[in-house]
Formats: sequence, C-alpha cells, structure tokens
Amino acid sequence: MPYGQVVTGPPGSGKTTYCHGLSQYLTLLSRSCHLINFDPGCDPTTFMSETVDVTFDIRKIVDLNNVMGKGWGPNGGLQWCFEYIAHNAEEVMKRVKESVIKKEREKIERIENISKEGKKELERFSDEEIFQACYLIVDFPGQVELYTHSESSSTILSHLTKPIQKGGHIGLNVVNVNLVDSTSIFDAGRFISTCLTTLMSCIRLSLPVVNVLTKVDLLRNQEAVFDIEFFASCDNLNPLLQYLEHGSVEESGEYADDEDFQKARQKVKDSIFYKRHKELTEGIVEVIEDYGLVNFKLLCVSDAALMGRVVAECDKVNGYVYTREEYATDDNKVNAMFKAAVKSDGFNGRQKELEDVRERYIMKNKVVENEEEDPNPKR
Ligand SMILES: Nc1nc2c(ncn2[C@@H]2O[C@H](COP(=O)(O)OP(=O)(O)OP(=O)(O)O)[C@@H](O)[C@H]2O)c(=O)[nH]1
Ligand SMILES: [Mg+2]
Repeated sequence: MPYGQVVTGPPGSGKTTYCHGLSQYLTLLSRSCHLINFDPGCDPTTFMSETVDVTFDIRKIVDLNNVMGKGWGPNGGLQWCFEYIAHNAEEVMKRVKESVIKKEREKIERIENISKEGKKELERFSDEEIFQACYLIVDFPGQVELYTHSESSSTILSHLTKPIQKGGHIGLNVVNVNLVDSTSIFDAGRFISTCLTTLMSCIRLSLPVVNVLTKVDLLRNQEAVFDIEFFASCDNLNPLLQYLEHGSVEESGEYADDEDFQKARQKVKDSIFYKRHKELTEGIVEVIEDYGLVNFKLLCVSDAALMGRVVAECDKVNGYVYTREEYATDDNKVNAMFKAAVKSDGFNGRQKELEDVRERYIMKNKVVENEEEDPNPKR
C-alpha cells in the first residue's frame, strides 16, 4: 500500500507551503513524492513565483472559479465542489492513481546514465508495483466547515484510504497533518478555539493525526503569556482562562493605575455575560483536556531539523516506519520503529525540539532586542 499525508488546517495556516516544502524534503530522502491538490480554489502550480510540479490537480475535474460563476459564493461554492468530489469519489481516485503512475513512467523514461538492461528492468515493474512505492501529499482546502459540518470530506478520505482488497483504488496509509498558525498562542481565546476546532476535526475525520503549530519563526515578534512548551503540550489549559478578555494583562499593564479603567473592568467581570462566558470556556477547556488528543509538533517550513521531526512523527503514525527499507537497513524493524519513536516524541526528542525553537526563534530575538536597548554593550 502506498503511504502519504493529508494536509488540513484553517485558511492561511501554511498547508500549501508545507506540502511544497515536504515534497522537496522527501525527494532529498529519495522518496517518490507526488503532490495531489484537492483544493478546488487553489492554483498549486505557481507557488511563490516558482513553478511547482503537481501530479494531480482536482481543478481539472471541478474548479471553484467555474462554480462561482454559476451563482455560488466562495464558501458555498467550495462546499458544492466537495460534495461533487465526494459524489464522484471513485472516478476521482482512479484518475489520481492514473496520474501518479503516468508521472512515474515518465520519470523512468527520463532516467539517464543507466544501461538499457537496467531501464528495461525498471520498465518491467507493473503499474500496481510502481504505485505502491509512491508517497502522496494531499493538499486540502482550509474552510473548517468542510470538516466540522459536512460529511463530504470524510467520504473523500474514506475512498482515499479504502484498501484495494476491499475494492478501493488507492488504499493510502495515511496520516492527517493538521496545521495551525502558531501566532494563535498570543491570544488566549483564539488558542482555546483553535484547540477546539483541532479536536473537532480529529474526531470528524477519524484518521491518525499529527497536529502542528506552523510559522514558529513568527513567534519572535511578540511575547506569549506562557512558554512554548505550555502551548505545544496542551496538558493543562486552565491557566489561560485568566487571560480571556485581556483582563489580567491590562490590569497589570499601562492602565494599572487608572481608576476609571479598573472600575469598568470590575463591572465587566461582575456581569452575568462575563461569568457565563468564563464558565462556558472552562467547560470547553475541560472537554479538550478530557479527550487528550490535542498537542502540537512545532514547525517553521524552512527549518530542516523541525521538518525532519514532523516527518519522523508522521512516519510512525501512518506506519511508514514499519515497512519501508530506509528505516530497516542493518537493524531489525523493531529497532527502526524504536528509533523513529524516540526521534519524534521521546522525552529527549521533545525537549530538544522545544529547546531548538526557543533558541532559534524565541530567545534569539530577545538577545537582539536587548542589544538594541543597551547603548553600551559590555561585550
Ligand atoms: N514566516 C512563515 N510564513 C509561512 C510559513 N509557512 C507558510 N507561511 C506563509 O503563510 C502564508 C499562507 O501560506 P499558504 O501555504 O498559502 O497557506 P494555506 O494554508 O495553504 O492557505 P489556504 O489554502 O488559503 O487555506 C504564505 O504567505 C506563506 O508564505 C512559515 O513556516 N513561516
Ligand atoms: Mg493552500
């Protein structure tokens, strides 16, 4: 069975950038990667002024721009497109498979520095054998309603993962990589709601999942109320509640001595709405913690070490590590499994990941800021 990732997450969280970066990273590891665009509203072929090699583009079947011309807006149109794809899922899967095999055959055709016998040997592989060795990266759209309010994405995913023995065409061993913008940690309410939508999408899609906080390089622009470990682990979100409504931050900030401001704050806090809102948020936090499904890996797409950790985690979660040779070279497979597990989320691996992010993206900036503040640095 082929392996792959389905990349989801809110709009603008960095899905297409991640797919592109991941494909470059995995190509360096000699995996036969294929970008599959399942976003009917996104042109993936031109990305950041680069031409991207996309193996399958869903817009050849259904294009949001054409649907919008028929009286739908962007959101309703996307929902319509997804329902159309779900309805024709079998045909879509067949076409995905054909495109991947065609691209692989073209690659074999283009190989140079190989003897005629060698080439013939490669050409002798069946379509099915070629397809089994591929790694698919599937880019999904960002509209959260597609995952939380509609069955279409679950239907599409069930066709993508349906084993060939049971009549499926692709039988993908998949991990759902759910990306979330890390700048949400600067706002308590936004982070809690991010965790809630992450949880909802985990439950609705029912796939093995790796949640990722992206764009950690942007964390240097502001200071969060807690250390990055707090947000990455999501073990106990209760301390965030005090920062809802910006209450405590401003009370101790520049308005701390302003009597009128403090009176107004107290009035808000005594209101029934505030109390109920707080209770509701406490309830939401409890639900998130009870499920215990939400925690995050950290990623800046241009950081190869962080990308490697996300890949190692995904390999463990979608089962790549159990079967593929690059993990089972001289050691046996159990060792390979163990190596990947330790590398991705063992205690030391996790601590190293957090340290790297603090050092490279959070602390580094503080040092620069301090240097700017100090007109006579001692060094
Ligand atoms: N600083 C920084 N910017 C990033 C990173 N990853 C993505 N971006 C930027 O985030 C913006 C959105 O990225 P996309 O990849 O288009 O996001 P998306 O999730 O595919 O967006 P939609 O498809 O519209 O939902 C782009 O301007 C990217 O350059 C990152 O690791 N660091
Ligand atoms: Mg995109």
